[in-house]
Amino acid sequence: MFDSLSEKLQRVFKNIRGEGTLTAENMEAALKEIRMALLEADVHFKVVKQFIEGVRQKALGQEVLTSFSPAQQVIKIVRDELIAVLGTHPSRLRTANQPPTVVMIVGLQGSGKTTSTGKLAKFLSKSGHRPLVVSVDVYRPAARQQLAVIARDLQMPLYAGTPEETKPLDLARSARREAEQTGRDMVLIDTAGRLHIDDELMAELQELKENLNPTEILFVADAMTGQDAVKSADEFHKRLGITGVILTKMDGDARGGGALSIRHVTGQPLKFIGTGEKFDALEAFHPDRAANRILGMGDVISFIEKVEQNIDQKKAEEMQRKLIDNEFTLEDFRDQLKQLRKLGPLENLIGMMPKMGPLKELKDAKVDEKELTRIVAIIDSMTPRERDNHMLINGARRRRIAKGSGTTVQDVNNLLKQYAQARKMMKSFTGGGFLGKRMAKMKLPFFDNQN
Ligand SMILES: Nc1nc2c(ncn2[C@@H]2O[C@H](COP(=O)(O)OP(=O)(O)O)[C@@H](O)[C@H]2O)c(=O)[nH]1
Ligand SMILES: [Mg+2]
Repeated sequence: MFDSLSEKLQRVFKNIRGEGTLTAENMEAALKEIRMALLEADVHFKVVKQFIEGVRQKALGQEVLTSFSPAQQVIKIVRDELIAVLGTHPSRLRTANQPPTVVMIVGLQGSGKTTSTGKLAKFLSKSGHRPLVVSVDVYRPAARQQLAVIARDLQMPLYAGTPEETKPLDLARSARREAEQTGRDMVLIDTAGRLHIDDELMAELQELKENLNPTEILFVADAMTGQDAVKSADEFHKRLGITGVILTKMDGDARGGGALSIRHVTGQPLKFIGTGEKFDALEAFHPDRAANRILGMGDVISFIEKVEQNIDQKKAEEMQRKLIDNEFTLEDFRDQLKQLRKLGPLENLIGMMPKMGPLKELKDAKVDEKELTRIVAIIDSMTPRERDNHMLINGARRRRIAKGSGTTVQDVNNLLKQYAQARKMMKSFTGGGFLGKRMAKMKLPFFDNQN
């Protein structure tokens, strides 16, 4: 799933990682490569156009988090844009106010309708529903037999019909009645498919829709057919009106163009994906998970997510300004340490960070959590005025602070020395301002760098 697209995008990011800063030029070069990757993945050209425009605007605009390196910024923007294209929220199956909920499963022949009907019944019964399935493919007895076998294997109730019921609508109506009588809350209707869209099929589906008032009409499309799947979804939607898409055979589709285009082109959400021939191979579609899968950089992504959750953007910007203006006080220093700790054990955090640029030095860095606690305790024992101006801290005060924090004068001296050093370094450091850069430059005492 998404493998080839994922590979290509990762190559783009790798190139950006080599760049120190993000300029208009290297951004344009990256955009060109991302565009190529999407087109090669068979993504609809309109979607590609909008995608690239979205990334460009965000990259050049204000929405850049200072907490990230250039490569991380681009990855974040691309991820946000992917989620926007795939659908911001996962789309759940709707249910009728008055059960049973009628779900029509439609699509071309061979797309996976019958298999998906069985999978969906199983999926729904696992989440507490009591579905009944019925096949209304009156032209091919084998097709109805296929659903009967699936239902038997899955132990799902099936409405089999009577010899008199030769019309799709008759079968569907009886199935609904049976559901009402047996306390089934959903009826899944597996409809007939054709090799191509024709008027006869559309008329039949239209008749079912008008008489059954289905809550969902799910269009089943074969992901491996790429843009053809998108085209037929679009046509079904224009002629019948669909409410969502099930994209099957995602396990065999390395490109992902269908998944990335279908929502944008049809305006209808991708609700489920089929990921194999087995009956448990159906997943509710989650745009964010799919985006992460496409980007394929679990570690970088979870780092970005953690930072997004925990770092207050305004505060980070203020901190950066202070650093540049050399107003970074011991109080700020302590705040930064506390912010860092909110992200979890520092060692995990460092493990998640890409080892590049200034962070190269952090390779194999060991974090001394005790040391960190000690530093915070020392700063806590200072008066606010002292935190504001470390020059006020004389020998007597150093002894008091050591006593107050349960440390030694030596510890206090070390901290003050390191802080003064860090400030000096800060002075020579302008531009860029993300956390890691700061940490590397500051040579914080708890990074016992072994290299
Ligand atoms: N690998 C894979 N095969 C699938 C998937 N969904 C359906 N199929 C296969 O696609 C073929 C056609 O499926 P079927 O349900 O009969 O299609 P229908 O004509 O639309 O009812 C069958 O061989 C299924 O096993 C899927 O998600 N992954
Ligand atoms: Mg079928």
